[in-house]
Amino acid sequence: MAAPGENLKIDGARLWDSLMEMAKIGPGVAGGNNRQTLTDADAEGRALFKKWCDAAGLTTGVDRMGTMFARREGSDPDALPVYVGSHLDTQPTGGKYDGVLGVLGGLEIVRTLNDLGIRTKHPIVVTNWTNEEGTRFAPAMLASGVFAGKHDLDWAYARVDHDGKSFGDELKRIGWAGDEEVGARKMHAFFELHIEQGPILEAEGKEIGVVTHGQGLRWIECTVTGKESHTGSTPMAMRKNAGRGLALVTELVHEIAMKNQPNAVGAIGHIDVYPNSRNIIPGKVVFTVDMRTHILDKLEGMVAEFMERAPKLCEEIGTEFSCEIVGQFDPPAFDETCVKAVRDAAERLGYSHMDIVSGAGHDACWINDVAPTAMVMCPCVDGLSHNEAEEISPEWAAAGANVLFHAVVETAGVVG
Ligand code: HGY
Ligand code: MN
Ligand code: MN
Repeated sequence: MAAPGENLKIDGARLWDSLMEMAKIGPGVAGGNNRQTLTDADAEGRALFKKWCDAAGLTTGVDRMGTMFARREGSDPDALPVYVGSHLDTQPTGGKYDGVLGVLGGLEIVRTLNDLGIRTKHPIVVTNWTNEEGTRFAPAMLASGVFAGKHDLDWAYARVDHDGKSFGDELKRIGWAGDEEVGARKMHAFFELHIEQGPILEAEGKEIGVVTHGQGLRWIECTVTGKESHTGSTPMAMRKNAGRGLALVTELVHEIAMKNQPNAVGAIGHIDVYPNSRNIIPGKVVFTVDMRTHILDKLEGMVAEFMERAPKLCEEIGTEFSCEIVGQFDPPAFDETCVKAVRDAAERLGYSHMDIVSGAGHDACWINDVAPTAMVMCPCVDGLSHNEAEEISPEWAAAGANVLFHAVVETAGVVG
């Protein structure tokens, strides 16, 4: 397919301004963002994105998971669109670029095509996936998972947050429950631009990551049950301390990840202690284990070892252990044609680049199961993400968006 001229570039300053404008919505406390899914801040961010899409002449549709699809017509209305996007929701202590760069990078492609008066054969659809982060409503990539047929809509609607509010109720409350059937849209291809969220590209001095694969993930929600009792007057031998169970399991997760090096990770990020009183021995601890690697049988082996050893550790200290898998996807291998379009674009534009495996999960990991999919990555400072100090440079943002622009337009076909 015809590739856009080598000199065709997006407007980096306009992209950066849009990123900074969006970052004002749902500010964190340390310069980042707290724009969690289905909060009022999320609704505000959606409204701003919709305003920008309207101004760019796009037609926006919303599906029943609240995912936003902003369409730019192509010369062939029957041709399946090329989708490009990511997510606008953030972690509670999130950065300004995780997800947002991919959505606004997609919008920048459309703005540039409008400026240049370029028509593509296939329509282009800029996408904001609902609840990529999975921090308020587990699992991560919830809407793209329903879109790809991994979860059913009712199950997704019934997911509850820490305060017992359901996904479905919150989506309706913010007024973003659309009417489109989830997954009814068919795609010619899907591209996602994302910051790396790790240290490799910066350490290697590369401007672009050509993502060939992603890590698989297992989220195991565990409950350790002991017995609440007085921290002062209960003899040590009589204690059933669920907090110790958490400590032993935390070390077990670390040990399993370390014995499976290289290319394996494990940690516990979410922890609820009950009753969480300074002078009561924890009677119950609920926490989520996050295990990942891009090698499927290694991932399955890590989980199997965990499931075998964790209950025993807790029983030995007089507590009970139970768990359920609340999120999972196997390691994705992205579409070779789309990956080549990304690699060729980086080459054509003269950006230093390398193939890379995505450490983080992304909506692209699910969409890869229903459409040819690839990702573009740019570095982030010190590899830091899921931290308000997350930072990238305007040059990195522009480089990523330029590669995305060329890959998307080449795949959509230029007709003049
Ligand atoms: O968990 C992840 O990898 C993604 O940031 N939601
Ligand atoms: Mn993300
Ligand atoms: Mn994230």
